[in-house]
Amino acid sequence: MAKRVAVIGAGPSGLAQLRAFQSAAEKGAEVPEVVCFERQADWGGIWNYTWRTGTDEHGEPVHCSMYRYLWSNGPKECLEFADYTFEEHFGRPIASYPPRAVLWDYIKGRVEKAGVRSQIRFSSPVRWVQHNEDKDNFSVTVQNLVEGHSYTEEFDYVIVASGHFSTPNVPDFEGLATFNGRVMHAHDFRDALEFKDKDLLIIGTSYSAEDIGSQCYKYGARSITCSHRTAPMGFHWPDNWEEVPLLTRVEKNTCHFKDGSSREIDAIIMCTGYLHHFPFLPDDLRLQTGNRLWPLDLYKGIFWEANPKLMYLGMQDQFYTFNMFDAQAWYARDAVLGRINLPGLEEMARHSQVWRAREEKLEDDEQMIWFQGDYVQDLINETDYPSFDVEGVNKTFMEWEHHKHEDIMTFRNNAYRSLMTGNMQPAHHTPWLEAMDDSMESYLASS
Ligand code: FAD
Ligand code: NA7
Repeated sequence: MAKRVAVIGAGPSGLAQLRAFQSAAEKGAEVPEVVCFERQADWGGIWNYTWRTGTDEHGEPVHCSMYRYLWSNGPKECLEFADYTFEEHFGRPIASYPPRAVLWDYIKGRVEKAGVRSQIRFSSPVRWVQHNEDKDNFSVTVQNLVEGHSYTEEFDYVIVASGHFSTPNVPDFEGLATFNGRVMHAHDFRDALEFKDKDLLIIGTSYSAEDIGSQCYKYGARSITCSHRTAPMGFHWPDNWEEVPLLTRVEKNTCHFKDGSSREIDAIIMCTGYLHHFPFLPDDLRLQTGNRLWPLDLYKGIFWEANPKLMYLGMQDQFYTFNMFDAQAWYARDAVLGRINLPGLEEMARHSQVWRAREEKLEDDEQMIWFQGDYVQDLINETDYPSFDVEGVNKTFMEWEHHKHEDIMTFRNNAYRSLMTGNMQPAHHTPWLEAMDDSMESYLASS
């Protein structure tokens, strides 16, 4: 019987896996049957926006952490697919920091061209995965949310591509129960206009804090106070923006901070990150990690060392995104096809420890970017994923960092050269701070 592969999730990582197998089939390889299970009714993962928060129409946790007016937080030139360029999709070069709808369209374009949608079972959350010792395969239990029944099928390989920026990490702070305004996590943030004319407290200092704060500034928040646990972000913020130490206590609308200062606050948004959450995996198959560049127990950042027929995609903290997921998916595919032989458990663990030791010495974003670039290069060296200029991508990331530190409110006005086509991309027609319409039509309009 033909081998069977289950892919869990049809976000950018899971779709990369479908495309990887399809590209091998296109070149004449015999490929296994691939079935992708997706909890949502459509593909694109986090990029598939919904207004819903909390639970969806089936009572499932809403996956989407995206919000209106979200524009790419890094240059699109750094995430471009090597086998499907933005220019191929849009027919011409376009500006470098597209809004969500444009990136969603791009993600969909490649897989529509590949014709893989029929391999996806939508509205089908995976409820449980179990390894069968006797057959050395997996039983995958799935619920069909539309027809309302559950079933179990057997697979030879399971590839977990369920994302890790969807289950919020929500700390508690003394007195929050007395707060007289909205308290929410970034996962539930949808529309910055809700905070127009408000005094806003943001907790956290990473991408969500920086971007949600910037959105709220752009759409008219009265003031933004950003509270850090470890260190302030240190960008050149606008005048109504202040960075303060960690929140210690809340008394009605008064928020107290570690340095003894306090502020009157209307709303609190916790930008405190996400949990790697796999309720469908038993302990012996479940990755347990924080958000970092080199989670342990994954050989090459992909293979569950204790049972490498189980694979994970996209579980790292991410500078690189779409083309890193591709690099992983092509590598995972080649292991399934027998083109790449995996070493034994001890060698896999030793290999992971070498990368982990290097990861632990990284001191700043620039070093982290070069580290992740080396990882991507390491993977693409061994497959037929179209080779691309990883060093050039790293250098574009350096320019991006530089532009952010120059001015956090204007960095998205810059344009970069595509590393895939070599063409310089145009500047956007409107500075980001003035561009209130995040639709694809507006973004693609030439003036
Ligand atoms: P996801 O996109 O999360 O997709 C996972 C899929 O798995 C989902 O469709 C989900 O429904 C499905 N799933 C989950 N559990 C199950 C289950 N049990 N059964 C079946 N299906 C399941 N990256 C960038 O490059 N640029 C950006 O500007 C950017 N902005 C971001 C902004 C936000 C707010 C967030 C949260 C992330 C952002 N990212 C950005 C990073 C983003 O994580 C990646 O771009 C990408 O979406 C990760 O793809 P993924 O497929 O690994 O995960
Ligand atoms: P990240 O990048 O995982 O960052 C989490 C942030 O939350 C980080 O600044 C943490 O501070 C902070 N944090 C976590 N727990 C706490 C507590 N208990 N108190 C205070 N601060 C805390 O998540 P993001 O949501 O910003 O980004 C995730 C993805 O979304 C990213 O890929 C983007 O593309 C969009 P620390 O530095 O650890 O002190």
